[in-house]
Amino acid sequence: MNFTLLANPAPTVDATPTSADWTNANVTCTITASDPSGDYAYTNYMWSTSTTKPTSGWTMNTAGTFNVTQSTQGVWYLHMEAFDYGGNRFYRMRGPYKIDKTPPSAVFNPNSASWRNTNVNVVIDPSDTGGSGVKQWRYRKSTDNGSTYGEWSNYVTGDTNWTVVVDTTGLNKIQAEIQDNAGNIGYVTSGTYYIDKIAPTINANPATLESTNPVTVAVTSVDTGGSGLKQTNYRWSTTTAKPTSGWSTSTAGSFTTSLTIENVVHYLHVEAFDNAGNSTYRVFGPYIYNPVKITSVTISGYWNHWRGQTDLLGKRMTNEPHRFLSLEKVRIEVTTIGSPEKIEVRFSPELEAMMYVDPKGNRYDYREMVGYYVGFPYQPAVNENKAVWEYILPLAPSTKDWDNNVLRSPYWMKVTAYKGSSSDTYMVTDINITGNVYDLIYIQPVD
Ligand SMILES: [Ca+2]
Ligand SMILES: [Ca+2]
Ligand SMILES: [Ca+2]
Ligand SMILES: [Ca+2]
Repeated sequence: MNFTLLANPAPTVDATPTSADWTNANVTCTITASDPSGDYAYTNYMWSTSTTKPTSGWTMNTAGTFNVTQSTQGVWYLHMEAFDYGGNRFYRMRGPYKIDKTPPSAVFNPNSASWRNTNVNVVIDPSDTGGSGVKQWRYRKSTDNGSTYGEWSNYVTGDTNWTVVVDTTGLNKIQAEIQDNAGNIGYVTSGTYYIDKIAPTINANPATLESTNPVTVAVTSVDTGGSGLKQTNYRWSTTTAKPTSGWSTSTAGSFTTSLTIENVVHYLHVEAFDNAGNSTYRVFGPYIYNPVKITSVTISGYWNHWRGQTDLLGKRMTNEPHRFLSLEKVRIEVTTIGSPEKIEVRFSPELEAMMYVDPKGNRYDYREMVGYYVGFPYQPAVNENKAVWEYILPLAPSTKDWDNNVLRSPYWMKVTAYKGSSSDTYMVTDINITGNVYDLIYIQPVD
């Protein structure tokens, strides 16, 4: 008889799936073992991050089919070795199985910014741990400190930096959404970028004023845009040119400032600053504090001979309301504000002279012609900001002859109103004299 020595074949073993690309889930493999000769005994298996066959740490399972699960992040290899009862063995390794359970992230550079009025360029740098790497990412912006966001940007591919310009007035934030290659999604939100591009507004009340009392102006500065009012600088000056120094500072939004200098036109310069570097400059006025002021002076003659009319000789007269005859009575009316304590009237010396000597040496005394002397400076009575005085002009050299030839410079009248240490002056500088009232009486035909 011949005996055939039948070899006992070795078992076999394998895993399904044989590998797994990056995933953020647990990996479960079904291990199936068998033996062609029917004497399968058991399988040793072991997860390892190395492709080298382990020398220890195996797990034994006697089932022909069983599941093994890996839940830990890493790149894994599944080592399997099947045994039969004949002592035969079969080793196989499958893998890699790639597990990444860590969401990606990003950093913002800079991560925040204090109040400013300029744009902020923020570099967003995505990153990933866990092995799979950044697949893509996008961002969106908020101007209300993260309460609401705008639309997401397009995706940036891979682990690529991107610069985002933050340019809007408000409390800006950036949020990034980063995806890795294992399906993890990370969200990162920046700190706050404080941007205020809106300059403060300034108002002054009153914006202009002429007053007999010291002028008090209420200034109000208001800031919008978030950074808030830092300070308001202000200064009175006599011109509209912006002063370069000498400013006062108020940190209150509203304050008052007063002009107490008398009789000089002033302007109020105001410049307001917010905490982001914005500023607004305005100039208000004119303002003037006139404790007393002459608002009008009139001097009119009773003869009113030069009023543009045609005289009885058919001659067209010029219209000169301040041209008078010597010995003509004139009416002077002064109107003021501020209730002056005293008003003084002066004339050119020729019109104040109480004695006139003509070219022939004849002397004419004012009192002999008019009945009294007038002393200068003359102080008419003031009643409720009004003074009226009638004055008979003395004999004086003519400044114009009857043919309108100029003989000498016009005479003047000066009116001054006084109140305390303050005063105001008004000049009439075009007073002309031609002849006297008797000339007209003699030359005018009487029919
Ligand atoms: Ca076998
Ligand atoms: Ca990851
Ligand atoms: Ca990166
Ligand atoms: Ca502002």
